[in-house]
Amino acid sequence: MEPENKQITIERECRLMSTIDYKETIPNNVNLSGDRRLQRALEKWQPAFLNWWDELGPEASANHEIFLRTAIDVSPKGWAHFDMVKMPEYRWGIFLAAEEEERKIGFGQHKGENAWQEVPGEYRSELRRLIVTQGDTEPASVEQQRLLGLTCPSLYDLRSLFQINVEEGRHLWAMVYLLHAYFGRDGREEAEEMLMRHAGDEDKPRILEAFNVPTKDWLSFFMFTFFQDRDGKFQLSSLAESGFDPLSRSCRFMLTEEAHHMFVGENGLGRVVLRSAQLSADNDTLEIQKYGGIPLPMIQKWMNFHFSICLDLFGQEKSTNAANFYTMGLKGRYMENKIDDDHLLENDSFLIPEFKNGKVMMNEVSALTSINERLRNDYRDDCQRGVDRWNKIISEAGIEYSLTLPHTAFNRNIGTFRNMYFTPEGRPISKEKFENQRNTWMPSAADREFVMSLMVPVTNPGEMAGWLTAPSRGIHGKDIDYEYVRLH
Ligand code: BYC
Repeated sequence: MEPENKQITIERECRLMSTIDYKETIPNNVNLSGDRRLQRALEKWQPAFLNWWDELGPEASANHEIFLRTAIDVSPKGWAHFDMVKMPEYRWGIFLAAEEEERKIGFGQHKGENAWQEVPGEYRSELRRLIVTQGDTEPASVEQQRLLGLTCPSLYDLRSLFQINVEEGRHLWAMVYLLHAYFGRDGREEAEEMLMRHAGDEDKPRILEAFNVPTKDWLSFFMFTFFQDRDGKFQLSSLAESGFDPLSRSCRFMLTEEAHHMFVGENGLGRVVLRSAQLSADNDTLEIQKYGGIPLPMIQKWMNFHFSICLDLFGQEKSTNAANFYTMGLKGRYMENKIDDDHLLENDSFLIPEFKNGKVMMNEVSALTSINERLRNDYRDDCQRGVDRWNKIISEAGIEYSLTLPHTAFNRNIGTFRNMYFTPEGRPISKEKFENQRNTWMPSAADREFVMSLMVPVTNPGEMAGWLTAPSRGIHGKDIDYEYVRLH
């Protein structure tokens, strides 16, 4: 479709469905044109964002036409428009979920008060810090994944990667809007900094550690989208509970996009696991490298690494920051309003793991200071559901092997278990033993080299790399052999 016609189609669909204005330079549903100063400031940030995308976004991708979905509505049903789009022409914009009338704060010392439409002065720095930390992860993930497009296992997968990348870009826009609209000059400075820090940069790294690790191969990409994007789900859900309504509304809409990212991870890993299990069954061995598959024990190593670095993303087990965020009404718990308690937590307790008398034991502490740990537990349970599904795939293929999430103490860099050494089962060991065994538990250089050797681009419509199976269905009603990306 010609760009002009495409624009008309989007505009027509928008008129029918929503309040997002696509005629604006920055599409939005926040009446940006009603605030000229803000509009000008964001229009100044826009070219910096596009430059960043050009430099550190998906490599050599500017001319590809990609079957992308674009948000055109913020209601849960029918919010997306699908079309062939070049990524630099993607309409990044500012979309907040619809305002809930008379929304009340659901927890902390302001419980029951009206949600704030402006930033409460006394919580300004805490709120800014949360928004900056959240915002920083979005461009980080794009930077981490920038070379993956060169080695896609299929056009279907390439399209998923690019879809995720453009949406992470939009999630950055969501946080940058909040900074510009509600935090004045320091908000604008923070927005600039978002494009200055870079994943893995020694001098100016991204804020959270897991966002500085390169994602070089597609097994890592699927792990990332399963484990790391799932941290996004839990953090965004907690921020969606916020008493600061614009943050809550931003996160609620981001979550609808995030769901697809986790689907890519879960489904992608399911396809890798299925191929590995099939090859193991056909050849009666787990050693399937020579048949072009990734051995299940190698997948386990990738899992040990990704899960453990993602556990760190939840912060310390005991955190006064987290307790303050909760009491102030800035960041709640996962599904706060479904939890049956007083939502103040001043007299409640929670069990957290601690290392005592040579072993990991559960210790009862204040529920307020253990908010991070509670979220980490919710996250772990959610991850386990995916692992159970992959184990079902393995057992249905007749293979006796199961994947397991490593113990919470394994390979940790934040919190109680930092600078301590444990096996994946949670047995304490010396640093020396850990280092000796590291390569049997997590990807070794040779493992990474082997997986990289499988990363040969497959770009004919419908064809798949040999190390994973085809997905069971295509995207938005299209067949699997649809040309999801027209490479140019
Ligand atoms: N790395 O009191 P604590 C996503 C620091 S992913 C480095 O436990 P707190 C996405 C911490 O800053 C979701 N440093 O911290 C996924 C603190 O420093 P100070 C992202 C860390 O504040 C895929 C100190 O250690 N969103 O959306 O309770 C693709 C003490 O720690 C780390 C959010 O994270 C770390 N991992 O908890 C794209 C939500 N952890 O005060 C996108 C917003 C802790 O000593 N962030 N530290 O200088 C938060 O809610 C909190 O900042 C955290 C940390 C939960 C991350």
